[in-house]
Amino acid sequence: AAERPAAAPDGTGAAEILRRCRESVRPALTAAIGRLHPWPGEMASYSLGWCEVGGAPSVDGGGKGLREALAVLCARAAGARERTGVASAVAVELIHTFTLLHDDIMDGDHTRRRRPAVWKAYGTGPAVLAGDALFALAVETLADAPGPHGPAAVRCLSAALNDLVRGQADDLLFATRPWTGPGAVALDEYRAMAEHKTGALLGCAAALGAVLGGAPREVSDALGRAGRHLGIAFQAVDDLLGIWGDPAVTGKPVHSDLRSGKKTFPVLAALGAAPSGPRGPAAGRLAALLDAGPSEDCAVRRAASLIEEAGG
Ligand code: GRG
Repeated sequence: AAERPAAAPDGTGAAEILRRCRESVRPALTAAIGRLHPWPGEMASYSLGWCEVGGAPSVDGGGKGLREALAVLCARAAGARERTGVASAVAVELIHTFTLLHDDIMDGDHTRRRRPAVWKAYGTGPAVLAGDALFALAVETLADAPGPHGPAAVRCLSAALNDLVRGQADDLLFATRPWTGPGAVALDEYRAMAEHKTGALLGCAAALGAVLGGAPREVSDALGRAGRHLGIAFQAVDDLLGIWGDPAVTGKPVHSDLRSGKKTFPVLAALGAAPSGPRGPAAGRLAALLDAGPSEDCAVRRAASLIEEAGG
């Protein structure tokens, strides 16, 4: 795989921009987490890569900070004050962390951000509670934000939360559906699921600063739409990485999403799952392999090469 480009020397590279946005949000995020009960607070810090189990300091890890950066940068673009962008970023990052905690429990995923998932490190009940605490804290952050637009921002966030639930429900239900034939998941259903599950929070991140800062409706709507589209693309790439990503980067074994039989974008594309889409010979062979047992090593290896052949 090609190496990632280094940050541009003038500080405009993506990694540098993400780092600076993260740095600008960190004090407010730390203060917010500090308001939690110490136990869920520790689990939140662990999830964010700030500490190891037991609260001991860790080498700073955590996620990429994409949603934080989107919130800060879009708020700035909408003419909002810096602190408005920061408050939006804190709320969105708290929600993102909450969804990851709960998602790992629902999916039974053992690792997150190259470390044991919170439920593996602390137990399922505590991880559910930490997620709930983060959810409540996000709402409080927006409700307490200075200025008259807190209620509109809370509404913007709750619309995104409803969409997240919708996307997650569809994704969970995909697991109960057949790989091929009547009832198989179509690509347009996948797209809608991704828009809700992943695009809703990215759209919210992009729009929230504009809403909280009182920008015109058409500005926040346009930012929200762009964020949702970004989310669909982001989910498709995440799905590709879930099969072919470098385990050192993803923290998951190679082909892991195939191994666990997830109906992700590359699999559905290779199966020709669009309602009237083509069903080439590679797709037929892939379907047979997947029906034969997606958890079998040899099937997984051959299925992966078939998806590549099929241009997935
Ligand atoms: C909102 C009430 C309510 C419930 C949530 C659990 C759930 C229902 C939804 C799942 C949402 C979810 C986890 C979607 C996946 C989005 C995704 C691709 C996350 C990974 O994002 P990255 O790669 O993560 O940006 P990092 O680790 O970099 O922060």
